[in-house]
Amino acid sequence: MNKIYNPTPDTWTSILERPTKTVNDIEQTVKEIFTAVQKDGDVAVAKYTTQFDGVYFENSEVTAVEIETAVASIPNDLKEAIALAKANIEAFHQAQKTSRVSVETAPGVQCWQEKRPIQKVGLYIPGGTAPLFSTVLMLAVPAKIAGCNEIVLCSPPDKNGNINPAILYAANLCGVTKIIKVGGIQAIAGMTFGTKVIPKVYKIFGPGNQYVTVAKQLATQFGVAIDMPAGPSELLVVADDTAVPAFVASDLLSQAEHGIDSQVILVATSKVLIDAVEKEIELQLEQLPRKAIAEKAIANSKLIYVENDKIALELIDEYGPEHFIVCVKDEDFYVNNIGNAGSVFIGNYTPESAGDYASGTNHTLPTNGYAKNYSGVNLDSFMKSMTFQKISATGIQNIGTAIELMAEAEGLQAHKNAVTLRLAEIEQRSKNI
Ligand code: HSO
Ligand code: ZN
Repeated sequence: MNKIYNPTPDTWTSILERPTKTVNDIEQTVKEIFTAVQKDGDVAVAKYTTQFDGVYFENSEVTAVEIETAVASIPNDLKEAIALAKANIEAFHQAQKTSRVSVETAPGVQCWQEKRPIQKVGLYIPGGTAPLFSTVLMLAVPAKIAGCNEIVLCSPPDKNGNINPAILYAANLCGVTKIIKVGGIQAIAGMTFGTKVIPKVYKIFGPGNQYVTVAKQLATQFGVAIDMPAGPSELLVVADDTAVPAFVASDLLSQAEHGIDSQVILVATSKVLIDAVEKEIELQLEQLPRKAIAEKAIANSKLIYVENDKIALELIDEYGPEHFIVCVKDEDFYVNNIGNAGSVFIGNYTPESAGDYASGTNHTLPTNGYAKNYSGVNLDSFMKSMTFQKISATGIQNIGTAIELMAEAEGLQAHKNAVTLRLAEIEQRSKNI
């Protein structure tokens, strides 16, 4: 662990640097697979699934029997846990619904804004060493509340041709409309172009490895929206002497166990706490089944001492963490003033795991400093705003002259005419009465 004391602001950028990734060689592969899937559809998808996942499917859609088997295999206590998490995620996202905004901007000029669901969405759920079925809840629950009518889920098959049963269980529970056993670049390409098996969608959500991330970016060139550019998980904890070292260490390790490239940072205004957390990390790490992974992430982690809360806040804001835990005496100072963070966890009894699973907030959050300009996934991510207007005769009389003058000044005569004709007709009608 790197301990850093009182770093000067000119060193912050390099201290807080995320691990850089080279995407050049990946891009070529992604483009090739996109071209093949666009041209050959399911045949190309099947070819890449065989190549990368080692299984061949005639039809990669998950069947009702597979879902039934998965549902039967989930123990009851886990089903209950998932039900509790789902209820909280539903409650929090349901509350994000907004009502229509309607304003009569001038007499007779009624304007309003309403949200409508994105009709077709695609959810990508990675496989790998820890299949995160909780992400299914985080994406499918708000999609359902938003009213998306096609919710497609793609996840890579294991070497026996199966998707993790908990992923299937959660997908089925949350009302996913189609589940397909396809992963990686070919899944993103499939949802971008559409094949006989994989529906084309309007927006793709969900985390993934570097290949999936680059593929999602390429999808945007074909008119598909994406939730956000994803990167390795991050956690920054700010703590002082009021924090419990064992709790802080457990939080840092919880993110470190995600992957060797996870980023965990402790910023503290107490040197004693830094030393105590360091000891705790060493102790707790020994007991972790995923020690090998967590150890590597922890090796790159940073324990930073700064003199006061003001400096700490500036440094944190510069970093823009995905997850931000505040365990300090003056928590209000951070809570009220933090400008850049994906999701904030406050106090000794608010572990990040709570937000990862069951408190109700969404765990699909901006990494890599994108907390400066992106929101985490929320109900609005599955909707778009539409505006409406209805103008009466009085209304067009009220704003018509302004439109005519502006159209004239822009040299757009047809625009002007669209108003002039109407004003003339209204004038004529009033004479005839
Ligand atoms: N911390 C991860 C989400 C997750 N954790 C899922 C456990 N399961 C990214 O926010
Ligand atoms: Zn996590």
